[in-house]
Amino acid sequence: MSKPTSSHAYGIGIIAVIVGLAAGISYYQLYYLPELTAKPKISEEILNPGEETIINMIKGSSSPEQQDNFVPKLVNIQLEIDNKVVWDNVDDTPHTVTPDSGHEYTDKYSGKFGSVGVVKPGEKYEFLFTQPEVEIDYHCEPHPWMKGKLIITKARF
Ligand SMILES: [Cu+2]
Repeated sequence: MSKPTSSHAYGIGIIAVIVGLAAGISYYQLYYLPELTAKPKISEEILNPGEETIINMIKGSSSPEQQDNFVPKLVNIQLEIDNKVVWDNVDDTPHTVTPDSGHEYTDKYSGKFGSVGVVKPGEKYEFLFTQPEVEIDYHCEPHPWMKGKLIITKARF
C-alpha cells in the first residue's frame, strides 16, 4: 500500500507531465510547424518576372507521327526574367505536363511541378519557378512521345 504522501507526489508528477506535454504540443503547433511550412522569402523580381515563357501544345500533338508537340521543346528559363512558364493547350485534345520518372520536382515556393490531371483544349497550365540550377525532362501522360525539357538558371545580366 502506498502512503498518502507518495500518491500525492505521484499525482503532481502526472500533472507536471500533462502540463509539459501540452506546452510542448502548443509550442510545436504555434512556432515549430509554421516555421517548417512557411514559404521562403523570394525576391519581388522572381515573383513577378517581366516576361512569361510560353510553351504551346500545338495542333496534332496527339499524333506520334508529328514531330512538334510542345513548342518550343527545349526552354532555357532565367530567374527574374521569364521564370513564369505557361503551357497553352492550343490543340483540340487534352494533354498533361508530367515530369519524367526521376525528374519529379518540388519548388520551395510553388510546390510540386506538373499539371494535376489534364490541361483541356483552350486551357493553360502555369508554374512559377523560383530556384536556379534545375533541369526537368517532362512529357504528356496520354501521349508519351510528347516530350519537353526545361533548364532554369539565374539571370545572366
Ligand atoms: Cu498529350
